[in-house]
Order: sequence, then structure tokens, then C-alpha cells
Amino acid sequence: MEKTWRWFGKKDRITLDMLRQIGVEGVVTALHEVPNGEVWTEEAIRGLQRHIESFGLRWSVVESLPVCEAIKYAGAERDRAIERYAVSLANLGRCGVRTVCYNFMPVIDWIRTDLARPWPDGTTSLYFDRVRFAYFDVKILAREGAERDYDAELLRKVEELDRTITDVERERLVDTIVVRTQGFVNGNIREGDFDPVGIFRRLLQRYAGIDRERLRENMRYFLSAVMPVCDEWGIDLCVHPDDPPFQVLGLPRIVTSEEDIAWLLEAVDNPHNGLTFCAGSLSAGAHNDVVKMAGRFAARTHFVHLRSCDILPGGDFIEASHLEGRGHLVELVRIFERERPRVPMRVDHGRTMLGDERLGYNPGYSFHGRMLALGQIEGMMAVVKDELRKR
Ligand code: DNO
Repeated sequence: MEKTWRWFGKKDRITLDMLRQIGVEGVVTALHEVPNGEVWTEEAIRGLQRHIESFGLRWSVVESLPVCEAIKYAGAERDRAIERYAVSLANLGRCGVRTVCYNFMPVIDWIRTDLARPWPDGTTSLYFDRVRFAYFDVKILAREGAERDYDAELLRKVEELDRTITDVERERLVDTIVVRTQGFVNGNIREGDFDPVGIFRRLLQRYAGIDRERLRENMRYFLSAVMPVCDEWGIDLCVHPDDPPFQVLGLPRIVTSEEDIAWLLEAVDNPHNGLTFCAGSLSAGAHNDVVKMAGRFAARTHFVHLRSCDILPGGDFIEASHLEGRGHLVELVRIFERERPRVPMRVDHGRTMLGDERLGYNPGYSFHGRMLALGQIEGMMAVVKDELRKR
């Protein structure tokens, strides 16, 4: 696999020089300054590409070219938005950047409730607490009918939390769920926005009446419309699974399971319609057998995210070490090294450690934690390559 690293552009405190020193070969990035839904011009793409190449690296993957909400809920502007998306894809193709990751999650991208859950060794990880998430839904967002989505035991814990939670904790929960994890990956809510909960409620309304079937049809429509440009320029589109891989906040999520992925690959059966195999997202779902899925979908996997989760009693999940957890990364490295030896791979998230916490990195995207994980994965790759040579 090609060793890549998610880099947030020239403002990232982790520099391309640093990446070269730790053995990174390819960069995963985006034109983060272009607002969601606007065209990525060839000039802007080439500018960033030349910068990356001047460090002896290549721009391997776009993560992400965001799909705007109107495409997902099929608003009146959908066709124009798809046309702009196709123009951006063609411009990327002209520049030779041919692996493009995106997601199809309505309103909210990845979800965590705690950005610094301590481990006994003093490092911290990202965490998803079911009670706190339900609390956000029922008590803060106050979504109509939210109670119907949770069982009695969980609702009892929500009431219990309501009696003890402080205002500061409530604010932190909002900041974590809708601002800090979203601002840098998704244009819907940005840091500094006034009333993020209000913005969020308005976004949710757009999906009233849109169930999984409708969202699937909207995804099929989008993919069918952009496949010709992918064929023309040799672009591999690769959808990122929903994180976490289950229904949230009354919104449909349609990239959550083996069945969902099989559906979307068959619905538009073109090799350019592929998958970002994010082991971390998939392993947060108790229903997913991640190793089995890797074996089944390797041929249509164009990008790999290596990370692992542990599901705890009660259903919370924590981002585990890259050596442990439900992701079984050793086995995934075996599968992908054998089936897709050139596929770009990045370690996804890492612990916050050794001073990372003071440097204001985007949640999950620490330097030391990811570097440690990359070292662990490189070790696995070396062993697996040796195994393959000896066969
Ligand atoms: C979070 C990321 C996601 C991912 C997008 C891809 O850390 O894995 O935000 O980049 O969903 O479109």
C-alpha cells in the first residue's frame, strides 16, 4: 500500500518536511478554503499540487470533495450542484489527481461526544458515549419524537444525566458534536458560528420525509450522473462509510453495513464507483465483520483508512490502539497488501500524546499519536510483504 497522511494544507502545523522525515509517500488533502459546492479550478489544484511536489511528495488522494446537501436531499439546485461537482472532478483528472473520497452522510459527518477520553497511560482518544449523544438529541436539540429512537433504560440515564450535568458540560457537548468535529471537514457549521444548534435544526428540517430508500435513490442519481466524467478521466470515487455506522438524529444513513455497501456498488456497477475502506468507522458497528468486508470489497476499494474501535458494554465505543480492537488491522493489511498492493492507505486518527494536546490539532489528527500508529502499521506491512514473498 502507498503510505499517505492527511494534511490540512499550508496552515497545518504539521509540515510536509515533517511528513517526508517519517516515511510518508503521498499526501491526502483538499482545497479546504474553497466553500462547499464551489468549483475547484484547475489553477488552484495545480498550485497546491506543485507545492506538495516541491517536497518530493505527491498529492495522492482528495479527502474530501464534499457533496453538498442539495445533492443529498434532492433540492431544486441539485442538477447544477452535480454539474459543478463534475467540473471539479474533470479538473482534478486533468491534473492527475485521480482518487477522490467523499461521503453521503446528511447534515452531520463523523460523530464523537468526547475528544479526550483518558487512558491509564496518560494518552487520550476520541470516544462516543451513547447516553451523552441521546442527551444531546433529546434535551439540547429537543428533536420532535427523539425519545422514540431510544430504549427506556437509555432514556432513564438521560434523565439522570440531566440532573447532574453542568452548563459548561452542555456547551462542551454541543461544541464537540456540531462544531469541533465538523468545522474542518464539512462546510455546514464553522467555528465561530453563532447558534450552531439553530443552524443544525434548520439543516435537519431539509430531510423531513427522506428515508433510507429516498436517500439511496439520491445517491444512485448522483453517482450515475458523475460516472461519465470518472470514466473519461480515470477517476476513482470512493465513498467514506458513515461514522458511526448507524442511524442518528432521525437522519437516514446508508453506508453503514456490508449490505449497504454491496447495494451501492451494485446500484452503479462501474469500477470507478468504489469504497474508502475505513476500518475505524466500520468497526464501531457491532453488526460489521470488518475482515470479512475487506475480503469481499477489496477489488472496489480505492483508499484505505486504518484505525480500530472497541465497543464497550452498553454500546459506547472508543478509538482503540491500532494494534487492538475490532478492526483487526493485521488481517486487513494482509488482505490489502495481497489484493491491492498500490492502494493509498493512511492511518486514521491517533491518540493525543506527548504534548499533542497543546498544539491545537484537529480532533483525531495528532502528530505523535498518528506517527506511532504509522510505525505500527509499517511494521505490519513489512511482515506481510515478507510473508507474501516467501509464498
Ligand atoms: C474524520 C473523517 C471524515 C471523512 C469524511 C470523508 O476524521 O474520517 O470526516 O474525512 O467523512 O468524506
